[in-house]
Amino acid sequence: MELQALHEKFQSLFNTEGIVYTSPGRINLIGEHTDYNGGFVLPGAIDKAMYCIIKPNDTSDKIRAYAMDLSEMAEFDLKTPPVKQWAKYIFGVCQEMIKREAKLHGFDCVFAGDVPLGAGMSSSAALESCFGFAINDLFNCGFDRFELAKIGQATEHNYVGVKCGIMDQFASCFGKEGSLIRLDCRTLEYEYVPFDPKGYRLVLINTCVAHELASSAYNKRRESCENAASYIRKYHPEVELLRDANLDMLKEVANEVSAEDYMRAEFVIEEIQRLQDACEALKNGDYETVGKKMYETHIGLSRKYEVSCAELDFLNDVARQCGVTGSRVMGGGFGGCTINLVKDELHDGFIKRATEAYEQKFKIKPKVYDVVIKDGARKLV
Ligand code: GAF
Repeated sequence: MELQALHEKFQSLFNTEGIVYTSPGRINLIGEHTDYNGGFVLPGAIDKAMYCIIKPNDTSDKIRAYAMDLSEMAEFDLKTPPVKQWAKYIFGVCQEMIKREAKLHGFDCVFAGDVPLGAGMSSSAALESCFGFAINDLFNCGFDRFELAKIGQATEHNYVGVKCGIMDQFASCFGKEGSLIRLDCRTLEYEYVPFDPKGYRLVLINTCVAHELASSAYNKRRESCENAASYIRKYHPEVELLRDANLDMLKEVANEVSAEDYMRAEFVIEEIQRLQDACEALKNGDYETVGKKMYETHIGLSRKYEVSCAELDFLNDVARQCGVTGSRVMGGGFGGCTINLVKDELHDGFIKRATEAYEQKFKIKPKVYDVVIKDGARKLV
């Protein structure tokens, strides 16, 4: 990311210097759609991030924000929701802070990033965390990283309309170079898991498709899970979320829950267990088992949770044919990336074959990113 250009733009628009903050996108090794079910996830922040340069202006509530990647300016105040979609993220973060009694004033900012949009690498959480971190620092609001992650999540819920879990914002705020984060999404207890799989590489292949209605389909998945949990709760009052349930409990309500909700819940319960198994395998350096679990996750996401698509399934098949250790759709689904655990010696051949075959079949050039695990949100000096 070229920070000089960001500085120059800020200077030319506002005739002054600002402070730079950054917050990254994320990968998730395993544990998908488990966060809003109170389960576990295993994400890591990556070397693709959002950057903003920002400075208070001398107004009580006027915001001037310039999105460099879109060459668009939005001017709004702290009371009136902006029209531009991207500006709603900034407005939402401010509102969520004000709700929590922060005293904010007007500011000017320019932002840009290199987290691919709609690729399942959580560009929106990177944006929320970047602004959350910057505004918190600028106006001495005193929020800690936990609260900043929750502010980002609440922005999605209340100003974007996606009822997401906490994984993306947490990874963005808590990322640590070289480590994944094993996060209990109910208690927000977390543990850094050093990740340096000798002899293997982690690589993302971006299908470069983002099937529409992803946010409404996402919210629908969440509803299905809550629905299934509410049936189980009738017989097992201790079950608040699917994280508290097991497959036997689910079977007990098989005749009451719709077939669709049943499948969704089954996936989630199995996925939470898969994550535990994968963590155990990681501890022992057993990447073959980790990879096996990743393939199982893909099958579940594709057949039971139904958030995959032809493009992702195709890349998953090619990975299997090439002998890749593990491969699956990553993030919310409906397009975006597959995450692949590949032996060093297979890496180049796999990438060549996958990109050529994908392009031939879908007439789209996929993008490839070797994953580098980096630090979370911070001020740049
Ligand atoms: C999206 C959401 F934002 C996360 O909270 C999570 O649910 C993920 O999809 C699926 O695991 O990235």
